Amino acid sequence: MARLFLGLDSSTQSLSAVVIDLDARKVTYEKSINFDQALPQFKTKNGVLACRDPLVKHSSPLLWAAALDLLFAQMKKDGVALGKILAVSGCGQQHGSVYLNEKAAAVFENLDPKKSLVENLTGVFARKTSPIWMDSSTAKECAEIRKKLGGIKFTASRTGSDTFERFTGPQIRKFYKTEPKAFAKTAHVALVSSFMASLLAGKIAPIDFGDGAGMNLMDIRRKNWNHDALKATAPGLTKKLPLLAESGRAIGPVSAYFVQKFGLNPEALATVWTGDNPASVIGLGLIQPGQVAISLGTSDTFFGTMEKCQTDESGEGHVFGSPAGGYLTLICFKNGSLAREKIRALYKISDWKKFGELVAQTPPGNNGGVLLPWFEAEIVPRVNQPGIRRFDLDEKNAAANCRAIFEAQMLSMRLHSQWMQVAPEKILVTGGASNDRALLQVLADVMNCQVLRIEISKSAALGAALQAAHGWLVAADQNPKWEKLVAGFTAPVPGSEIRPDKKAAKIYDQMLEKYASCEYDAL
Ligand code: XUL
Repeated sequence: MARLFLGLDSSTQSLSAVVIDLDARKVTYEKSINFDQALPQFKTKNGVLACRDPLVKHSSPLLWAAALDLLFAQMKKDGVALGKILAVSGCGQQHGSVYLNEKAAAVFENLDPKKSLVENLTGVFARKTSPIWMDSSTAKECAEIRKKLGGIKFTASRTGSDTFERFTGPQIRKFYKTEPKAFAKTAHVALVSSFMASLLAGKIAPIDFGDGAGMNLMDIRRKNWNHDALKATAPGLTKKLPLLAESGRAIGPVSAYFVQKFGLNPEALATVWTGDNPASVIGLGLIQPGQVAISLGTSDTFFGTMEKCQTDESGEGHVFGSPAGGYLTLICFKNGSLAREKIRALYKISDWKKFGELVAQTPPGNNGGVLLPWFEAEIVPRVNQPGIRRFDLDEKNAAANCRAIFEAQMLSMRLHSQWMQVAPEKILVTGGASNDRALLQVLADVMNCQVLRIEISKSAALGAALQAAHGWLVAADQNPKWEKLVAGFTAPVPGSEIRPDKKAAKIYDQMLEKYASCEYDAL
């Protein structure tokens, strides 16, 4: 009998599912529910609730629960063999937090299949909305926690990262300071990942070492809660946080809610979820230390795996636990695909194909034109006052502006990843924009490195499905090896290889200095 596993990815704009057949080494099903389109009653735009303060970005935990109901209903309708799934795992947009009251644990244990998840969960929140990773409203709290922990270097070496506005610790502190009564009513703080895992498991789920490291609360080397960080964040936090655990570890059988309502196998294991980036590491097959990937998604991320924990003393990069053991380093740029979309809209470019053609029409280096792409407050480098800036670039030239935004994004990645000291032989690329060869050529030239595309657009959900398989094999004492497990699922697309052009690479070596000085000027 085929061994089937389900991976879910609760990301910023959608909830996705991937089902794998482990024996056939095949993805047998993929589906996404787009939040704005499928659940308009929650009134999100790109998965985010409207707010007058441009620095505040929240979403609704009920929206994510509603999407889970919809996705399971869709899978049932599509004839997915839910009764044969052996384990479910998942991943979530990182850093986002859910605040649950003292009723939550009992409600999770007794989810009523006659009601929707939204109806079941209406009374369990101590805070209606969830701050998500796009939020940059906690600069003050970041400074307070960083100071108590002894500065950037110490904060990074203890928790894996300097304090960041979107990280959960500073967000918790802001909630505690601004809404002390609601904070007092919070019995459990969950991440997006652990909240969703709790629904599947029917009990409060642990937080894993991958997503836990995105909180400024976990000791990155010991992989337990760091009590100094907890104390610096908010009083009584120790009691409100769940256990930390390895991602993919079995929590128990799935909640009867999903069995009775959608026909999920009653013996299927619910497992610990992780963050979307740690899951992508698995989905892209980055098992060996020194491997590097770039994801061109809502956020652009640059990540690689490493065996030993090495943190960024300058405080720009992050270290998270990797679901495959060891660590993963990551740099996150908020102005990713949404910034590219803004340029596309600004110049009324019909589609991405046309965008790529315009990029291809312009020369590497863009005749010296540079555009700083900060439509939104940026994470790396830290930009609190958004705004795009042009240097030696004609605002009226659509093609030059298309090239300029992507060149800037790639130059910024190269500049700000230097601390990792990795010289990869090849870079794997995934995410929406990775389908365009003109863009990939820019990437290969800027990084002066061979680039390979991974076809699976849902690399995070695939990683989650593989994590479910790993967790199930561990629970069955079968001592799985990650390399063997991912083999066959994650091969680069044949013929997708792009080599750097030597001349263009030289141009970008020089342009890096100009880009760095433009950034410096602007900041
Ligand atoms: C990573 C980060 C983003 C979110 C997006 O630190 O903030 O990549 O995980 O889903």
